[in-house]
Amino acid sequence: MNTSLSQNIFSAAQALMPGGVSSPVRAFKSVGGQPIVFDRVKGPYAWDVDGNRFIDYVGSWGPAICGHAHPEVTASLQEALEKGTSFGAPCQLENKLAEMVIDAVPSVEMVRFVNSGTEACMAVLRLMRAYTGRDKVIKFEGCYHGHADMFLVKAGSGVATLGLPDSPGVPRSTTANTLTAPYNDLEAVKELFAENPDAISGVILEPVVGNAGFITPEPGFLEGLRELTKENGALLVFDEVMTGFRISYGGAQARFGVTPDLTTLGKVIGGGLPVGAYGGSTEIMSMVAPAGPMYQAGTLSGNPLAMTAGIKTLELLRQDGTYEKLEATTKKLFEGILQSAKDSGIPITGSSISAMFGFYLCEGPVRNFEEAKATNTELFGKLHRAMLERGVYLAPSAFEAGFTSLAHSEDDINATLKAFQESFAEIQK
Ligand code: HOZ
Repeated sequence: MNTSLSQNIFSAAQALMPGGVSSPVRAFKSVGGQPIVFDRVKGPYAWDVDGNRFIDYVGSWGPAICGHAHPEVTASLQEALEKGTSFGAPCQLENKLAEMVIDAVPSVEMVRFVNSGTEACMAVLRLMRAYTGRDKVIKFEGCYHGHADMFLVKAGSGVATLGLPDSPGVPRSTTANTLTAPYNDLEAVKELFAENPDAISGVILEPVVGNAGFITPEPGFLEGLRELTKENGALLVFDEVMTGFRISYGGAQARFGVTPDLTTLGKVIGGGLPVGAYGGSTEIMSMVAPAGPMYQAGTLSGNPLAMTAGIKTLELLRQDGTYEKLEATTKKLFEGILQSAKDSGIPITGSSISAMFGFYLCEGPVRNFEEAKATNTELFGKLHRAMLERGVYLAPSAFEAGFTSLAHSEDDINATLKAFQESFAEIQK
């Protein structure tokens, strides 16, 4: 595979941007080699600047659930573009997307649009504290809620990928209010509540973890958190930036039947444009300015292009059979991956739900981040390179979930599984 143009561009980028990138994980640091520089994307594919084509299981880290640049999404964007790129004033498109989100997501009666998942989580944290009058928050090891100060404690995603200690620049006084527990461990949460009476504003989590690989909630875990938060006068917050409209149309909360007090969203609801959102009951959301005193604002929030792409994406997703198709595609892919690793004698464990999957190159089970760390990251790096050589683009980290889309055809899955079979055979030597 010739990647000379990618290499030249990435080398030049080193002097222009820290690490040559705009976001850390994409720099390939944990898998070795140089990143592929993308030129264009369409459906399930990405093409690099050297003209190589890849079947893509990153999907821009989640938004591309209908496939990249879906023709209906791009057509509505072209139409919207004629009316301008940013209003900084109310627009009807916000009402439409808000109605769609409220209809779909059980916990959301009112929503505020922002520009990224990080921004949504940052704002929800302030809202948790404003509503309860308490400063502390419980998060789980390996869960990632963006890069706001209070969340950079035992975080997943790039922090886990690069094995970084908690970030310099984050004041100790800030993180003193962040309490952590292992995911899937209700007893640990119970203890934190007992040790900090009337001080914890709430519990925030990825209801299915996608930033520490892919970890699913054990039966009773989400239900248990719902009870514990209620008992302790604290809020339950689901960060559904990854899982929203992906684990099901109503997110993980609809799929698992547990309704949090607040929810954050991003990725899919922007159809590939920068977006985020947070929402909950009318009572809690009425705290947000200008309805209430909790301040939060944004010049580009509710951007008409982002709203347009989000609306069209949700319209495509709510068609009959969509999630059945996503589930079947992902299941076939995931089971094939497990089988080919086993055929090569490589230990593997993992899971898939709807349009998300993940695997660890170790014996299972993986129920929390500590157990996830048993994965063989060196072997994963080799696998990543072998798959790339065969035209398959996996997340360049052993600690990021994989994403499928409606555009991945049976042929794409078969070609991917052939690549896995060959790659596992190659790397076990
Ligand atoms: N935080 C995202 C992954 N969970 C984005 C990573 C990237 O774009 O580098």
